Amino acid sequence: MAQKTTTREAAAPSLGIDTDLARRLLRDMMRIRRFEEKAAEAYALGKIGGFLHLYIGEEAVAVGATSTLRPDDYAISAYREHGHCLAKGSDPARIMAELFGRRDGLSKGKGGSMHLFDRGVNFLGGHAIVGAHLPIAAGVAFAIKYQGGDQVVVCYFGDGAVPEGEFHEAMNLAALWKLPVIYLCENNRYAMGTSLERALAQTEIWKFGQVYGVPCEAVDGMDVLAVREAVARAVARARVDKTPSLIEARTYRFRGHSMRDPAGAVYRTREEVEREKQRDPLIVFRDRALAAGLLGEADIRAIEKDVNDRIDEAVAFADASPEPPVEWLLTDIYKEG
Ligand SMILES: Cc1ncc(C[n+]2csc(CCOP(=O)(O)OP(=O)(O)O)c2C)c(N)n1
Ligand SMILES: [Mg+2]
Repeated sequence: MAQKTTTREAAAPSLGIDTDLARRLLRDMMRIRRFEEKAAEAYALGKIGGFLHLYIGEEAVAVGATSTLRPDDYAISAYREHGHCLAKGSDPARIMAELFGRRDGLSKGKGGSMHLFDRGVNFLGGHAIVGAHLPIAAGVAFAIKYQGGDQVVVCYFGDGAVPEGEFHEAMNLAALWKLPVIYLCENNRYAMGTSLERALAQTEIWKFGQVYGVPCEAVDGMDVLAVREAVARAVARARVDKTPSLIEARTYRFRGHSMRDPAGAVYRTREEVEREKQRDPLIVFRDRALAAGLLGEADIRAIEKDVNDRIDEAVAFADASPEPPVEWLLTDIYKEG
Protein backbone atom coordinates (compact mmCIF):
# COMPACT_ATOMS: atom_id res chain seq x y z
CA MET A 1 0.00 0.00 0.00
CA ALA A 2 1.39 3.34 -0.97
CA GLN A 3 1.68 5.76 1.91
CA LYS A 4 2.88 8.92 0.33
CA THR A 5 1.03 11.75 -1.33
CA THR A 6 1.76 11.65 -5.03
CA THR A 7 2.69 15.05 -6.44
CA ARG A 8 4.40 15.79 -9.71
CA GLU A 9 7.22 18.30 -9.67
CA ALA A 10 6.08 21.70 -10.90
CA ALA A 11 9.15 22.09 -13.08
CA ALA A 12 8.97 18.64 -14.67
CA PRO A 13 10.23 19.13 -18.22
CA SER A 14 8.36 16.13 -19.62
CA LEU A 15 4.88 15.31 -18.45
CA GLY A 16 4.80 11.83 -19.95
CA ILE A 17 1.67 12.55 -21.98
CA ASP A 18 1.08 13.55 -25.60
CA THR A 19 -0.42 16.74 -26.99
CA ASP A 20 -3.82 15.19 -27.62
CA LEU A 21 -4.18 14.14 -24.03
CA ALA A 22 -2.87 17.48 -22.73
CA ARG A 23 -5.43 19.27 -24.87
CA ARG A 24 -8.23 16.98 -23.69
CA LEU A 25 -7.36 17.34 -19.99
CA LEU A 26 -7.16 21.12 -20.19
CA ARG A 27 -10.32 21.37 -22.29
CA ASP A 28 -12.31 19.17 -19.92
CA MET A 29 -11.21 21.14 -16.85
CA MET A 30 -11.92 24.45 -18.58
CA ARG A 31 -15.33 23.20 -19.66
CA ILE A 32 -16.30 22.41 -16.09
CA ARG A 33 -14.99 25.77 -14.86
CA ARG A 34 -16.84 27.74 -17.52
CA PHE A 35 -20.02 25.71 -17.10
CA GLU A 36 -20.09 26.48 -13.41
CA GLU A 37 -19.26 30.16 -13.79
CA LYS A 38 -22.22 30.42 -16.16
CA ALA A 39 -24.41 28.40 -13.78
CA ALA A 40 -23.52 30.82 -10.95
CA GLU A 41 -24.47 33.71 -13.22
CA ALA A 42 -27.78 32.07 -14.11
CA TYR A 43 -28.49 31.43 -10.42
CA ALA A 44 -27.93 35.11 -9.65
CA LEU A 45 -30.37 35.97 -12.45
CA GLY A 46 -32.99 33.71 -10.86
CA LYS A 47 -32.91 31.18 -13.71
CA ILE A 48 -31.85 28.36 -11.40
CA GLY A 49 -33.80 27.60 -8.25
CA GLY A 50 -33.06 25.35 -5.29
CA PHE A 51 -29.58 24.22 -4.44
CA LEU A 52 -26.45 24.77 -6.48
CA HIS A 53 -23.10 23.44 -5.28
CA LEU A 54 -20.15 24.50 -7.37
CA TYR A 55 -17.12 22.31 -8.05
CA ILE A 56 -14.80 25.21 -8.95
CA GLY A 57 -11.28 24.40 -7.75
CA GLU A 58 -11.81 20.62 -7.75
CA GLU A 59 -11.85 20.01 -11.52
CA ALA A 60 -8.61 18.02 -11.61
CA VAL A 61 -10.21 15.18 -9.67
CA ALA A 62 -13.09 14.48 -12.05
CA VAL A 63 -11.01 15.03 -15.16
CA GLY A 64 -7.94 13.09 -14.02
CA ALA A 65 -10.08 10.17 -12.86
CA THR A 66 -12.36 10.03 -15.91
CA SER A 67 -9.38 10.14 -18.27
CA THR A 68 -8.55 6.60 -17.14
CA LEU A 69 -12.02 5.18 -17.74
CA ARG A 70 -13.68 3.46 -20.67
CA PRO A 71 -17.06 4.80 -21.80
CA ASP A 72 -18.79 1.70 -20.42
CA ASP A 73 -17.31 2.18 -16.93
CA TYR A 74 -19.58 3.77 -14.36
CA ALA A 75 -19.34 6.93 -12.27
CA ILE A 76 -21.53 7.88 -9.33
CA SER A 77 -21.37 10.95 -7.17
CA ALA A 78 -22.93 13.10 -4.48
CA TYR A 79 -24.59 16.51 -5.02
CA ARG A 80 -21.52 18.47 -6.14
CA GLU A 81 -21.61 16.45 -9.34
CA HIS A 82 -21.81 18.74 -12.38
CA GLY A 83 -18.09 18.23 -12.99
CA HIS A 84 -18.25 14.45 -12.75
CA CYS A 85 -21.20 14.30 -15.13
CA LEU A 86 -19.53 16.65 -17.64
CA ALA A 87 -16.24 14.76 -17.43
CA LYS A 88 -18.06 11.48 -18.10
CA GLY A 89 -19.23 12.92 -21.38
CA SER A 90 -22.73 14.28 -20.79
CA ASP A 91 -23.98 17.06 -23.01
CA PRO A 92 -23.45 20.41 -21.20
CA ALA A 93 -26.68 21.72 -22.75
CA ARG A 94 -28.77 18.96 -21.18
CA ILE A 95 -27.07 19.44 -17.81
CA MET A 96 -27.68 23.20 -17.95
CA ALA A 97 -31.31 22.57 -18.90
CA GLU A 98 -31.63 20.34 -15.85
CA LEU A 99 -30.26 23.09 -13.62
CA PHE A 100 -32.81 25.46 -15.18
CA GLY A 101 -35.59 22.94 -14.42
CA ARG A 102 -36.49 22.53 -18.09
CA ARG A 103 -37.93 19.55 -19.93
CA ASP A 104 -34.82 18.87 -22.01
CA GLY A 105 -32.73 18.47 -18.87
CA LEU A 106 -31.06 15.14 -18.17
CA SER A 107 -33.72 14.33 -15.58
CA LYS A 108 -36.50 16.06 -17.54
CA GLY A 109 -36.10 19.14 -15.35
CA LYS A 110 -37.45 17.29 -12.34
CA GLY A 111 -34.20 16.61 -10.50
CA GLY A 112 -32.22 19.81 -10.65
CA SER A 113 -28.58 20.36 -9.82
CA MET A 114 -28.25 17.57 -7.27
CA HIS A 115 -29.91 14.84 -9.35
CA LEU A 116 -28.14 14.50 -12.67
CA PHE A 117 -28.37 11.04 -14.24
CA ASP A 118 -27.25 9.99 -17.70
CA ARG A 119 -27.57 6.35 -18.71
CA GLY A 120 -26.06 7.21 -22.08
CA VAL A 121 -22.66 7.78 -20.47
CA ASN A 122 -23.13 5.46 -17.45
CA PHE A 123 -23.37 8.32 -15.00
CA LEU A 124 -25.48 7.09 -12.08
CA GLY A 125 -26.19 10.33 -10.18
CA GLY A 126 -26.36 12.86 -8.41
CA HIS A 127 -27.20 11.81 -4.74
CA ALA A 128 -28.11 14.41 -2.14
CA ILE A 129 -27.95 12.29 1.01
CA VAL A 130 -24.39 12.32 2.27
CA GLY A 131 -22.90 8.82 2.06
CA ALA A 132 -26.01 7.21 0.55
CA HIS A 133 -24.46 6.40 -2.81
CA LEU A 134 -21.43 4.56 -1.45
CA PRO A 135 -23.33 1.30 -0.88
CA ILE A 136 -25.05 1.83 -4.25
CA ALA A 137 -21.61 1.93 -5.87
CA ALA A 138 -20.79 -1.37 -4.15
CA GLY A 139 -24.05 -2.77 -5.53
CA VAL A 140 -23.24 -1.68 -9.07
CA ALA A 141 -19.78 -3.23 -8.74
CA PHE A 142 -21.37 -6.41 -7.42
CA ALA A 143 -23.70 -6.50 -10.44
CA ILE A 144 -20.78 -6.10 -12.84
CA LYS A 145 -18.90 -8.96 -11.20
CA TYR A 146 -22.01 -11.17 -10.99
CA GLN A 147 -22.66 -10.67 -14.68
CA GLY A 148 -19.04 -11.43 -15.58
CA GLY A 149 -18.26 -7.92 -16.88
CA ASP A 150 -14.97 -6.07 -16.64
CA GLN A 151 -16.21 -2.53 -16.12
CA VAL A 152 -15.26 -0.56 -13.02
CA VAL A 153 -17.15 1.93 -10.89
CA VAL A 154 -15.69 5.21 -9.70
CA CYS A 155 -17.52 6.56 -6.67
CA TYR A 156 -16.82 10.21 -5.77
CA PHE A 157 -17.70 11.43 -2.30
CA GLY A 158 -16.67 14.17 0.11
CA ASP A 159 -14.74 14.08 3.35
CA GLY A 160 -18.11 14.65 5.04
CA ALA A 161 -19.20 11.11 4.11
CA VAL A 162 -16.30 9.44 5.91
CA PRO A 163 -17.80 9.62 9.44
CA GLU A 164 -21.06 8.15 8.08
CA GLY A 165 -21.87 4.47 8.54
CA GLU A 166 -22.36 3.96 4.80
CA PHE A 167 -18.70 4.66 4.11
CA HIS A 168 -17.62 1.87 6.46
CA GLU A 169 -20.32 -0.57 5.36
CA ALA A 170 -19.44 -0.01 1.73
CA MET A 171 -15.69 -0.36 2.30
CA ASN A 172 -16.28 -3.57 4.23
CA LEU A 173 -18.46 -5.13 1.53
CA ALA A 174 -16.19 -3.98 -1.29
CA ALA A 175 -13.20 -5.61 0.44
CA LEU A 176 -15.06 -8.73 1.53
CA TRP A 177 -16.65 -9.43 -1.85
CA LYS A 178 -13.72 -8.11 -3.90
CA LEU A 179 -15.70 -5.59 -5.89
CA PRO A 180 -14.39 -3.54 -8.86
CA VAL A 181 -15.06 -0.16 -7.25
CA ILE A 182 -12.79 2.83 -6.68
CA TYR A 183 -13.82 4.97 -3.75
CA LEU A 184 -12.47 8.41 -4.58
CA CYS A 185 -12.75 10.81 -1.66
CA GLU A 186 -12.62 14.48 -2.59
CA ASN A 187 -11.16 15.87 0.60
CA ASN A 188 -11.75 19.60 0.35
CA ARG A 189 -11.30 19.92 4.12
CA TYR A 190 -14.85 21.07 4.85
CA ALA A 191 -18.30 19.56 5.14
CA MET A 192 -20.49 22.63 4.82
CA GLY A 193 -18.93 24.86 7.50
CA THR A 194 -17.37 22.04 9.53
CA SER A 195 -13.67 21.48 9.09
CA LEU A 196 -12.22 18.01 8.77
CA GLU A 197 -10.49 18.27 12.16
CA ARG A 198 -13.81 18.85 13.91
CA ALA A 199 -15.47 15.85 12.31
CA LEU A 200 -12.90 13.07 11.99
CA ALA A 201 -10.80 11.29 14.60
CA GLN A 202 -8.51 10.13 11.78
CA THR A 203 -7.95 12.95 9.30
CA GLU A 204 -5.67 10.90 7.02
CA ILE A 205 -8.67 9.54 5.18
CA TRP A 206 -6.72 7.16 2.93
CA LYS A 207 -5.69 5.21 6.05
CA PHE A 208 -9.23 3.89 6.45
CA GLY A 209 -8.42 1.61 3.53
CA GLN A 210 -5.77 -0.13 5.59
CA VAL A 211 -8.14 -1.51 8.20
CA TYR A 212 -10.33 -3.01 5.47
CA GLY A 213 -7.33 -4.38 3.55
CA VAL A 214 -8.14 -2.10 0.60
CA PRO A 215 -5.24 -0.63 -1.41
CA CYS A 216 -5.20 3.05 -0.58
CA GLU A 217 -3.26 6.22 -1.14
CA ALA A 218 -3.48 10.01 -0.91
CA VAL A 219 -2.91 12.14 -3.96
CA ASP A 220 -2.62 15.86 -4.72
CA GLY A 221 -6.13 16.52 -5.99
CA MET A 222 -5.08 19.82 -7.60
CA ASP A 223 -2.77 17.93 -9.95
CA VAL A 224 -4.68 16.34 -12.80
CA LEU A 225 -1.81 14.05 -13.79
CA ALA A 226 -1.22 12.84 -10.25
CA VAL A 227 -4.92 12.00 -9.94
CA ARG A 228 -4.85 10.28 -13.33
CA GLU A 229 -1.91 8.11 -12.33
CA ALA A 230 -3.38 7.11 -8.96
CA VAL A 231 -6.77 6.29 -10.48
CA ALA A 232 -5.15 4.41 -13.37
CA ARG A 233 -3.44 2.13 -10.85
CA ALA A 234 -6.76 1.56 -9.10
CA VAL A 235 -8.60 0.92 -12.37
CA ALA A 236 -6.02 -1.68 -13.38
CA ARG A 237 -6.49 -3.48 -10.05
CA ALA A 238 -10.27 -3.30 -10.28
CA ARG A 239 -10.59 -4.37 -13.90
CA VAL A 240 -8.33 -7.38 -13.72
CA ASP A 241 -8.35 -8.56 -10.10
CA LYS A 242 -11.67 -7.11 -8.92
CA THR A 243 -9.77 -5.32 -6.17
CA PRO A 244 -11.38 -2.19 -4.69
CA SER A 245 -9.35 0.92 -3.84
CA LEU A 246 -9.63 3.99 -1.68
CA ILE A 247 -8.03 7.18 -2.97
CA GLU A 248 -8.02 10.42 -1.01
CA ALA A 249 -7.65 13.35 -3.39
CA ARG A 250 -6.63 16.47 -1.45
CA THR A 251 -8.42 19.34 -3.05
CA TYR A 252 -10.15 22.62 -2.22
CA ARG A 253 -13.36 24.33 -3.21
CA PHE A 254 -12.75 27.92 -4.17
CA ARG A 255 -16.40 28.87 -3.65
CA GLY A 256 -18.59 28.32 -0.61
CA HIS A 257 -20.57 25.16 0.11
CA SER A 258 -23.51 26.32 -2.02
CA MET A 259 -24.84 29.51 -3.54
CA ARG A 260 -26.27 30.36 -0.11
CA ASP A 261 -22.71 30.44 1.21
CA PRO A 262 -21.10 32.06 -1.82
CA ALA A 263 -17.57 32.56 -0.50
CA GLY A 264 -17.34 30.26 2.49
CA ALA A 265 -15.95 33.25 4.37
CA VAL A 266 -17.36 32.51 7.83
CA TYR A 267 -15.33 29.39 8.58
CA ARG A 268 -12.24 29.96 6.39
CA THR A 269 -9.76 32.80 6.37
CA ARG A 270 -9.27 34.91 3.29
CA GLU A 271 -5.57 34.00 3.45
CA GLU A 272 -6.35 30.30 3.31
CA VAL A 273 -8.57 30.71 0.26
CA GLU A 274 -6.02 32.90 -1.50
CA ARG A 275 -3.22 30.46 -0.72
CA GLU A 276 -5.23 27.56 -2.18
CA LYS A 277 -6.05 29.56 -5.30
CA GLN A 278 -2.34 29.60 -6.02
CA ARG A 279 -2.79 25.88 -6.64
CA ASP A 280 -5.59 26.39 -9.16
CA PRO A 281 -5.54 23.09 -11.09
CA LEU A 282 -6.28 24.74 -14.44
CA ILE A 283 -3.48 27.24 -14.17
CA VAL A 284 -1.00 24.73 -12.78
CA PHE A 285 -1.66 22.29 -15.62
CA ARG A 286 -1.80 24.96 -18.33
CA ASP A 287 1.58 26.31 -17.24
CA ARG A 288 3.12 22.85 -17.15
CA ALA A 289 1.78 21.98 -20.58
CA LEU A 290 3.20 25.25 -21.93
CA ALA A 291 6.57 24.71 -20.24
CA ALA A 292 6.74 21.15 -21.58
CA GLY A 293 6.00 22.40 -25.10
CA LEU A 294 2.87 20.25 -25.35
CA LEU A 295 0.61 23.24 -25.98
CA GLY A 296 1.24 26.76 -27.24
CA GLU A 297 -0.54 29.98 -26.36
CA ALA A 298 -2.54 29.77 -29.59
CA ASP A 299 -3.73 26.23 -28.72
CA ILE A 300 -4.89 27.46 -25.35
CA ARG A 301 -6.77 30.39 -26.83
CA ALA A 302 -8.45 28.04 -29.31
CA ILE A 303 -9.49 25.63 -26.54
CA GLU A 304 -10.83 28.54 -24.51
CA LYS A 305 -12.87 29.86 -27.39
CA ASP A 306 -14.26 26.46 -28.17
CA VAL A 307 -15.22 25.88 -24.53
CA ASN A 308 -16.82 29.32 -24.15
CA ASP A 309 -18.84 28.88 -27.36
CA ARG A 310 -20.07 25.48 -26.30
CA ILE A 311 -21.15 26.69 -22.86
CA ASP A 312 -22.88 29.75 -24.36
CA GLU A 313 -24.78 27.31 -26.56
CA ALA A 314 -25.66 25.26 -23.48
CA VAL A 315 -27.12 28.32 -21.75
CA ALA A 316 -29.09 29.28 -24.87
CA PHE A 317 -30.41 25.71 -25.15
CA ALA A 318 -31.50 25.72 -21.49
CA ASP A 319 -33.16 29.12 -21.88
CA ALA A 320 -35.09 27.95 -24.92
CA SER A 321 -36.25 24.65 -23.42
CA PRO A 322 -39.84 24.75 -22.11
CA GLU A 323 -40.77 23.96 -18.52
CA PRO A 324 -41.98 20.41 -17.94
CA PRO A 325 -45.78 20.05 -18.05
CA VAL A 326 -47.52 19.65 -14.73
CA GLU A 327 -48.65 16.07 -15.60
CA TRP A 328 -45.01 14.99 -15.45
CA LEU A 329 -45.20 15.35 -11.67
CA LEU A 330 -46.82 11.91 -11.62
CA THR A 331 -44.46 10.12 -14.01
CA ASP A 332 -41.07 8.48 -13.39
CA ILE A 333 -41.92 7.82 -9.77
CA TYR A 334 -42.34 4.61 -7.78
CA LYS A 335 -45.85 4.15 -6.51
CA GLU A 336 -47.94 1.32 -5.15
CA GLY A 337 -50.64 -0.43 -7.18
C1 LIG B 1 -27.14 12.14 5.72
C2 LIG B 1 -27.02 13.62 5.52
N1 LIG B 1 -26.71 14.39 6.57
C3 LIG B 1 -26.58 15.73 6.43
C4 LIG B 1 -26.80 16.32 5.21
C5 LIG B 1 -26.63 17.83 5.05
N2 LIG B 1 -25.42 18.08 4.28
C6 LIG B 1 -25.51 18.43 2.99
S1 LIG B 1 -24.01 18.66 2.33
C7 LIG B 1 -23.22 18.30 3.76
C8 LIG B 1 -21.72 18.36 3.83
C9 LIG B 1 -21.03 17.24 3.12
O1 LIG B 1 -19.66 17.56 2.94
P1 LIG B 1 -18.69 16.72 2.06
O2 LIG B 1 -19.13 15.30 2.07
O3 LIG B 1 -17.32 16.99 2.54
O4 LIG B 1 -18.88 17.25 0.59
P2 LIG B 1 -18.51 18.68 -0.04
O5 LIG B 1 -19.73 19.53 0.13
O6 LIG B 1 -17.35 19.21 0.71
O7 LIG B 1 -18.23 18.41 -1.46
C10 LIG B 1 -24.13 18.02 4.76
C11 LIG B 1 -23.77 17.70 6.14
C12 LIG B 1 -27.14 15.48 4.13
N3 LIG B 1 -27.35 15.96 2.90
N4 LIG B 1 -27.23 14.14 4.30
MG1 LIG C 1 -15.90 18.32 1.87
